Amino acid sequence: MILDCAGKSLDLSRPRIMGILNVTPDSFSDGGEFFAPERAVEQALHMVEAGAAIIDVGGESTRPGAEPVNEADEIQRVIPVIEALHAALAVPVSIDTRKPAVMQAAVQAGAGLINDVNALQAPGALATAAALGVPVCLMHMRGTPQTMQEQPEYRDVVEEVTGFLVDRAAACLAAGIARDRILLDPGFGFGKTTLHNLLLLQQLDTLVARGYPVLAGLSRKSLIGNVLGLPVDKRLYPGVALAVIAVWQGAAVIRTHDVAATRDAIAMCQAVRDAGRDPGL
Ligand code: 7PJ
Repeated sequence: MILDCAGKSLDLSRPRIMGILNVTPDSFSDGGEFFAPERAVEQALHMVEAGAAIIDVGGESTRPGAEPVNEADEIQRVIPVIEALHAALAVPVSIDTRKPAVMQAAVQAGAGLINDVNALQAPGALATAAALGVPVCLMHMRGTPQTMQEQPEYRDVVEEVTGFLVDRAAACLAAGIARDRILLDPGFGFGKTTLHNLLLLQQLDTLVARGYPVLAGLSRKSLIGNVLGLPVDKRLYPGVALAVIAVWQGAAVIRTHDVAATRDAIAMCQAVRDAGRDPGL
């Protein structure tokens, strides 16, 4: 299965890596580092060399408690970077945003995938994404980044997250977005306790079974800190372990800061998964 990302392709016939490029001054793990377009391009080129198949650009931090950014500021942050990346990279660029105006400007600047932590629920987002014609990643979040870690409760977290995502996919289909242009993401860390996150990963195959490619973002997240008591800069090995668990269960895309380490780990995982099925091995 190959996704057409505005002319650049993302081949999902094996698990792929989405490299994270934050252009925010306040992101929790790499805030402020890649703010200038030249630095952003340099970092993105490193990630592509290390094995990233798509680069995700975000201009609004969605870490717990983060303040919202206004539309004009977000556009000003991300557009120069997307233009530079689109020109410099063979791989597609995705835009991590909740705002229709940012989606529009980003796709005009060359972005080939919309990654929305709000699953296109903002007024106008669904119609905008459908009109832009690029693939979309729909993520589950309970509440907003300001409120999401205030005692999230679920009756059955796997069932509720899966149900929400399948409903949002149906809304996309009704709006005219093709079925093969939709990815789903359970949204690790977005309005979930540590137990909720662990259960969602333990049972990720339930979401995979719905037939859409699944994206998982676990890199450096607080669930690692909560289980192991490690600070953000010590979460590489456990983050790679979580990526392997996600791929083992059928995840199609791993969103990570740590591309090189994740690439070999998930390739090995996939080799075991495919053994005896792939005529090449
Ligand atoms: C995710 C995301 C994620 C998708 C962020 C961080 C927080 N988009 N944007 N999935 N997380 N699709 O990078 O830790 O998990 S921002």
